[in-house]
Amino acid sequence: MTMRLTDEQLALMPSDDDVKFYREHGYYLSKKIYSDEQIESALRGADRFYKGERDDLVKAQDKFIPGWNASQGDVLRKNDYSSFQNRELFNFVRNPLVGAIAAKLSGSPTIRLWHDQLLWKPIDRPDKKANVGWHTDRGYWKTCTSTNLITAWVPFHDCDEAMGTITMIDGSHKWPDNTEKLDFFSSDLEGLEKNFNTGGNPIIKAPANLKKGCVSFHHCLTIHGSGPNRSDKPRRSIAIHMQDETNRYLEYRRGDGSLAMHWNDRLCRKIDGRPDYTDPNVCPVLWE
Ligand SMILES: O=C(O)CCC(=O)C(=O)O
Repeated sequence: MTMRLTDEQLALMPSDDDVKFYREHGYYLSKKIYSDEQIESALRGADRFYKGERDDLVKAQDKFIPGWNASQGDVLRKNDYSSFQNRELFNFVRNPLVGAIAAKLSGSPTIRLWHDQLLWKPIDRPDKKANVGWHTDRGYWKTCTSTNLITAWVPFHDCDEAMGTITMIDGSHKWPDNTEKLDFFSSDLEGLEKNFNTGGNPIIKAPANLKKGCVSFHHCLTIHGSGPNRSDKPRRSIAIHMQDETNRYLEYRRGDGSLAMHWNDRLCRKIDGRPDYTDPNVCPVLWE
């Protein structure tokens, strides 16, 4: 199947210089690729999702997907696979233009969904930090053969440093291994920074200041995280994690001998007993 973009969409693609920038720095900030209507629709969908409404859209092997629920209160909300259970987010995530941009940046002819992650960062409270700790996505994706996965992070409004926007460590995708000692769930950004394996490179922080509809893309080895939301509104966004063409399941054992597991290992169909990361139901092609 060959997918095509309209002339209007083609004008929103990264230039060759943008691709060069992504490969050198490990991130890229797009033009306005989501319309205001698309963002409004995602917000409506997310509101319904948080109220507990569910649409039965994707029939996966295992229906139980853990994530934030109201009993956890006003903390950082993270809900993986929200688009499996919400029509508006389903349409928002399965966006061929996002896939086409990911394909051009990563140099992959095909892009498949890995999974989505709906996020809500509450207004900062000194007693309850809601930072996203420095981490690499690859640190959570040990069962992948590829080190060329890519993420699109889409805020549902203008988003800047005051709101605790996503922040990249410039060029860190080229540093020595940073997949072990970092932690999405730690609010201690300063403490985690001490664990960076810089290989002698300077630590340069690049906050993604984005207008509504613009998207931040990052490489799966790029260290990223985000600080406190000092605005008067929650910071709302969704991450669209994507696989390049080559990615397949890898049986990976940690230092202690335990088998690494990703939720996709439960959701995807099995071939010869191994999770199939090309399962079109769970990991549909976004761009080809
Ligand atoms: O929401 C954030 O600040 C970070 C999100 C993230 O880790 C990601 O998109 O991979």
